[in-house]
Amino acid sequence: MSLTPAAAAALDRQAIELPSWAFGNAGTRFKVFTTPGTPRTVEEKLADAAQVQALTGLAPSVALHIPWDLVDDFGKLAAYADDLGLRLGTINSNTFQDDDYRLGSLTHVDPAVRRKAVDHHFRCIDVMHATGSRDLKIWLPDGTNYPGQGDIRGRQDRLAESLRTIYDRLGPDQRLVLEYKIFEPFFYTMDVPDWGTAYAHATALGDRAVVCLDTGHHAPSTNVEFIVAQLLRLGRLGAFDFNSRFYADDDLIVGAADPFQLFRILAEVVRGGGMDAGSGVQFMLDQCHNIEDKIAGQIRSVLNVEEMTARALLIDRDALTAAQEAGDVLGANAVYMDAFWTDVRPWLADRREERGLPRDPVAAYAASGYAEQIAAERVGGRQAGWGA
Ligand code: LRH
Ligand code: MN
Ligand code: MN
Repeated sequence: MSLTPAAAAALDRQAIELPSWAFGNAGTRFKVFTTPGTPRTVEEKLADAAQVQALTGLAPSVALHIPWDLVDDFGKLAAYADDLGLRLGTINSNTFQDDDYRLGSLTHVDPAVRRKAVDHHFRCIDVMHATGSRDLKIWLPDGTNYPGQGDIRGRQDRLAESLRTIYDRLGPDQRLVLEYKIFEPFFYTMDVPDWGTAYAHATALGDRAVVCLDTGHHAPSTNVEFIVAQLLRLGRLGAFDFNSRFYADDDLIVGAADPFQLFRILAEVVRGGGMDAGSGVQFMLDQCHNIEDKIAGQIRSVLNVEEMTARALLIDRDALTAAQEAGDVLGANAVYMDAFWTDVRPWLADRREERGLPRDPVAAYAASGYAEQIAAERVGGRQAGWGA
């Protein structure tokens, strides 16, 4: 295992943001299974996230979802996070649980509903000022179910206007990160269904508007790494919501369903400068742990991202370029696959040990007694959000 010094430095910088909602109970519309010890408060979610960071050193920040994580004093919450060795990160706005948004939020035909949705984003920006967060992530549940139900063009125009109002309210160091999703909760149109729509709105807004790529938000067989390469090339890849999927937006553990796809995505991140210092690409998880232990699930997830990043950094770029330029099809593919097939796990375990971290963080968590402790202390844990 030999990384170039630059590649090793890139791995040293890796930071993966955890979603607060991964620590709450989650499920499908059929059933939400609860786990003993599930957090009852935002503070308890942070305490659980701190376990992931303490055992891996890979997850120094936590994303919040508003209003799921609403508290009276966000400055105090930020100080609490700091005591735990964490930072509060991306603020995700939530317009998917209010009856007023049945026919849309930022795209609604009624100016009063649009105003309410814009005001919610203003509140999120206030939260960002209190927490020191850089990113406002907007994923909209807006769309239609039936052809003719809404005016596709009019909805885009209203969306552009609402986003402009929100963008203009951001501080000079804050960013608007627009997330797309092909379908769900609506099944005919979504108002931000694809990277092209997100990109068009982001470029219209200005330099501090970027795109979030959630790995579960595409049609089956979409070449996601191509989108990564293109957004990086255009300077608009702002963030990843990592998870994995077999069918649709499954929100399973990243790297579980298709490790090779994760490798291909990270190879394009490396190629496009997304791992360079100050690149502005925020790595985040967006997952649900419906049946498995949530803290161990988050530990497994950040380790999967680190492992595939290390493999992507191993690609011999000089050899690859030489083979590509020589038209050596099989040779180029072999250089690429050699990196993918290299087992970096023993090397990463050694590296953790050198830093005073456990060789096997999942096993260390199981042996720590933390799960038993929170199961005894916490009664009546809350759900991540939907299906209350
Ligand atoms: C939508 C989504 C979006 C939300 C999260 C809970 O499917 O990916 O990022 O904020 O799930
Ligand atoms: Mn997402
Ligand atoms: Mn999703």
